[in-house]
Amino acid sequence: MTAPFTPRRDVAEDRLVVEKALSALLPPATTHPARLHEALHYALFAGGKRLRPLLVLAACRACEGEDRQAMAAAAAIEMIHTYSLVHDDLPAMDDDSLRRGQPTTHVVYGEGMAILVGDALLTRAAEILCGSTTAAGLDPVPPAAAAALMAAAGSTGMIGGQALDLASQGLHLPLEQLEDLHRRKTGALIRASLLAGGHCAGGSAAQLEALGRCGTALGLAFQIVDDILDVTGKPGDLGKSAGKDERAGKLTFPALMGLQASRRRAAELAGESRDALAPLGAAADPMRDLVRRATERIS
Ligand code: GRG
Repeated sequence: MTAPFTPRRDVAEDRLVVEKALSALLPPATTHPARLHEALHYALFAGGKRLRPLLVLAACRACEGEDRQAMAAAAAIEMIHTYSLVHDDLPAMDDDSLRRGQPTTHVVYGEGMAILVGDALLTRAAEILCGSTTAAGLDPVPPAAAAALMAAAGSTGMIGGQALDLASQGLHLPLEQLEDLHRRKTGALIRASLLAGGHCAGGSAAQLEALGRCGTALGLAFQIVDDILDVTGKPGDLGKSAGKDERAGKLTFPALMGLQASRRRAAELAGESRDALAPLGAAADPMRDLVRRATERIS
């Protein structure tokens, strides 16, 4: 019999299972009020790499847990992530018209509806984290996993990072402040994906410590790669506007330290995140694969 922690599916199959869980956990698009639910489906099923749910599943496997234990947490974090993208694209924030290769939610449904779509995704994620999973046939989320996700999404994590980002427009921040901003805005949710997966599996303190260290390094590496891709990526691959940071006068890692040094820093952090997984042995192989994909990506 296959050990429960060996990778049983490839990433494409994992994505399909995540999509299924998301469908089961979201009211159908025809639910009253139908325009809102249609817009929710538009935002959530527009594509996307599904990196955060894949990290939750890989972290659960790294602690020798079963996918079913982590599936609801995986879906909840994708809802939180998608809400952040919908709100980030609004004119009052980054004012973007393309996301995941499609017109942004506010472009299609209007600004008011896009705000409500973000609110509804966050609220549905909270419901799921509070235990509303049985109708979808999924295991409930352990309180420690729910707490890790909500804390990372809040005012000292992702929202705090976004507030720092808004406040820093046009300013030249020192490197440590830029890193702090992105450890919150992008890194907190990525780190929390790993911790939540570990909690779902009932991981030990040592396993959670290893996952936390991996997630901290991976979160920042992911953002640096995102900044690099904004300079070097092709719009067709990215599914969003390229060169936007420079046009908006945003301070990015390439703008602050140059492309080469940014690439070196991303590689160094990728190495740190892989090294952190050493105590988890072969059970962390799916996580190692995701670290590689997240830091060597083109989209
Ligand atoms: C508005 C509350 C609020 C928060 C916004 C995370 C965030 C804070 C904004 C996203 C802006 C952004 C483009 C950040 C760069 C890193 C990042 C999170 C990219 C998008 O994540 P991917 O590449 O997207 O995983 P997909 O579409 O693949 O899910």
